[in-house]
Amino acid sequence: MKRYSMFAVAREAMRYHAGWERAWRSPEPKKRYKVIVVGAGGHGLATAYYLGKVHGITDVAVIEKGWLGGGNTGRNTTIIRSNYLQDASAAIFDKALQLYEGLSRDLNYNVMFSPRGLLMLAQSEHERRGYQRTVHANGLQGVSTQWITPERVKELVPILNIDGPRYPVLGALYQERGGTARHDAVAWGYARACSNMGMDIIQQTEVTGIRRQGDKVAGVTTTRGEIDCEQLAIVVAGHSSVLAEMAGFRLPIESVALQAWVSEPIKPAIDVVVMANLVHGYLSQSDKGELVIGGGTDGFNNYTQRGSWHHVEETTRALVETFPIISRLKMLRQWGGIVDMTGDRSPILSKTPVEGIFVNCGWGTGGFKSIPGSGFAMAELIACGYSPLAAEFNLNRFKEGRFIDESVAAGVAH
Ligand code: FAD
Ligand code: PYC
Repeated sequence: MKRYSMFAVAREAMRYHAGWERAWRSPEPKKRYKVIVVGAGGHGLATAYYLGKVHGITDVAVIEKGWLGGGNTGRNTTIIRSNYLQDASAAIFDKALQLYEGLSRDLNYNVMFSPRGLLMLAQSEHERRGYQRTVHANGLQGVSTQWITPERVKELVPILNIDGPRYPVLGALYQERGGTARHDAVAWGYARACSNMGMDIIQQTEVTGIRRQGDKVAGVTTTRGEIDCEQLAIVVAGHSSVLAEMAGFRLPIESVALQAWVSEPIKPAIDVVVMANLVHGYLSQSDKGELVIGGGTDGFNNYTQRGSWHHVEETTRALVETFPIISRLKMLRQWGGIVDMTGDRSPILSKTPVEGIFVNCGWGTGGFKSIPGSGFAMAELIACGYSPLAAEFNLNRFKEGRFIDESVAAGVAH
């Protein structure tokens, strides 16, 4: 595979871009692989990538029922931060942020990582105390965050009304290293790197069954036939329970729709990311100029990939007091994804009751930011049988009551 570089861009500009090669191959599936990863979202592709890069395991297939990155990875609002409360979460989310900081260079693919800064507004006394507590916890964890005053918030976000009668801004939890990245580029960059290592990315192929020999995995049944494997990683977000059922065990996952929408494009108005969790809304501006807006999850389980219409109105209305300019904007389009929620709003990276089967799920409303860290930890778990970053997120925690409660830090997930 030819490396992307300034010279390559210049060369192709001179010949009508006719010389670019395909970013990844689309091979026929083989009969057998050492590792099969189900799901070519960010987490599945990152798992495959670090299996190859860190552990030298390249006899890997990533099987995707649609197109790669077409699940939640291509549907999220791209917020990246590591300001979580619990130590285990801070460790994996900050590992992800550190990897994001060098990801474009590592993958030789521009993922447009933009560490523009992230604010979580405190709009009640209780929230103020909660976020100050998080700043102190982050200090102990070595994660850089700070508490900032309402005046500093106003300096950073001039379009923000800090004196709202219902929701005055009392300050904010600020992470300067937080920001955004181009979500499909993250999937495409990992896919290209995996393909380059000789791994097979098999799109438009649904896993319809999981075959076992006793307590051990034997392979999968797909819409293109049976494929054997020694190890199987289930990394399918909102469809995790469906795949677990195929393998013969249950997961504590609920699937719900989460949606987002964008306004018409406007001139640059806000160059940080703002989350207003009290009113359940958040906002940033895309490179195209659209305001990217989202709110909470649907209040009932479903697989619709749409989201309930009333959320658009409720969230936009709630944000208007804090961001008055929204009232004069037209909303352009809306979309949804199916998120995989656990009771403690923390992920599952774990072995399962079936030998050779691993699950990576439960990232819920907040798993875009964790893709590199999650892939790194999951690859280590598969290759070595243990990963320090994944250890606390095993399935046994639900039996033993060792919950890693992040329902507040998850922002939109409560
Ligand atoms: P996915 O990207 O969904 O990939 C799973 C893949 O598995 C899919 O491509 C699917 O087609 C495939 N699959 C399923 N079943 C099968 C099968 N039987 N056979 C083969 N393939 C199968 N997180 C953040 O950190 N920041 C945000 O700002 C943010 N905003 C969000 C906004 C919205 C509207 C949504 C929906 C989510 C948001 N998230 C955010 C959450 C984030 O998008 C997800 O946690 C993350 O993308 C999950 O990635 P994944 O790789 O696990 O899943
Ligand atoms: O986890 O930061 C997050 C998030 C923002 C919007 C959706 N999820």
